[in-house]
Amino acid sequence: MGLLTSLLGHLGISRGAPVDWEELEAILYQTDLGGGTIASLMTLLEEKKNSLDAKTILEAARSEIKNFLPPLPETLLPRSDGPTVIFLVGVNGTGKTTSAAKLAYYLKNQGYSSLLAAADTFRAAAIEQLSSWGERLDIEVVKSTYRADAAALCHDALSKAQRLKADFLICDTAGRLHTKSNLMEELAKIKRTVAKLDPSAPHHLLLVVDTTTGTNALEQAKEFHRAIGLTGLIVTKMDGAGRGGVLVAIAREIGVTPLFIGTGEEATDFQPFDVDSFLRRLL
Ligand SMILES: Nc1nc2c(ncn2[C@@H]2O[C@H](COP(=O)(O)OP(=O)(O)O)[C@@H](O)[C@H]2O)c(=O)[nH]1
Ligand SMILES: [Mg+2]
Repeated sequence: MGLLTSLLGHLGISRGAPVDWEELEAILYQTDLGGGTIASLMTLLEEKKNSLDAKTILEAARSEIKNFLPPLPETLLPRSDGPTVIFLVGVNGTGKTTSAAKLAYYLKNQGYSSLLAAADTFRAAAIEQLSSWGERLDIEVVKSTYRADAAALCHDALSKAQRLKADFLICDTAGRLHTKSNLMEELAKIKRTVAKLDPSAPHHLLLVVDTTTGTNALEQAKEFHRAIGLTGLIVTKMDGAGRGGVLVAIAREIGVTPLFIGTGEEATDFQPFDVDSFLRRLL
């Protein structure tokens, strides 16, 4: 049962009790949907106050959310004129390195070749972590040394991907706090550097969002979007307690939607985002 369904049950709305609007609003907040969505949802529900039951609330919430999330994920397709370059960005620990490996593996299973770039040079362990994924999944990892210049590494990796005619280049970048402008500037630099080899690159800038961080992810999304312009999200740890309601807030505020979700620690725990299964879980 979805969170909202069970909470509405507690509220007694399903049994035809009078609606306690404040309590209803508090319940909606527990889904991490965000103030904007909740406010328009409340307006919508108040219009229907004479026939309000749990089913009406759920349906209104679903259609409201669907207005902001596309019914089908935008798929990642290879281009005919060179590797498709994907950057994975985000704060520490959200699942960037794991998702880079999972994404390469997903694309491999679709019949596409990828190179992985270990561009998190801030942590020696991150280079090791991606290399070991690469070995396990039989996907080549382009790496440099600890503290090497990440922009130069991505440039070399793209040059190699072009030479090998790889379909995709996936760059795992260092975790950075969205509030640190020098680190955000480094990302912009990596972006400019790969554009020297291919002016259309990077083609996808995906923010890796950990659903267990709740609504803070909205602030992260705004700052990363401002700094480098995001094109999509990868939402991780959907196997955990986080509901992912913040995705709706992100879609509403900056127009960026999820492409994939992570549902565990294995390479196969990764699927294209599906709005209907997301809604079933959320609500
Ligand atoms: N349960 C679960 N754990 C995940 C998922 N994605 C990543 N992790 C774990 O989260 C931790 C941090 O992941 P990592 O890729 O190193 O994060 P990074 O710092 O952003 O590169 C690791 O222990 C991963 O195994 C997921 O979808 N579900
Ligand atoms: Mg990492």
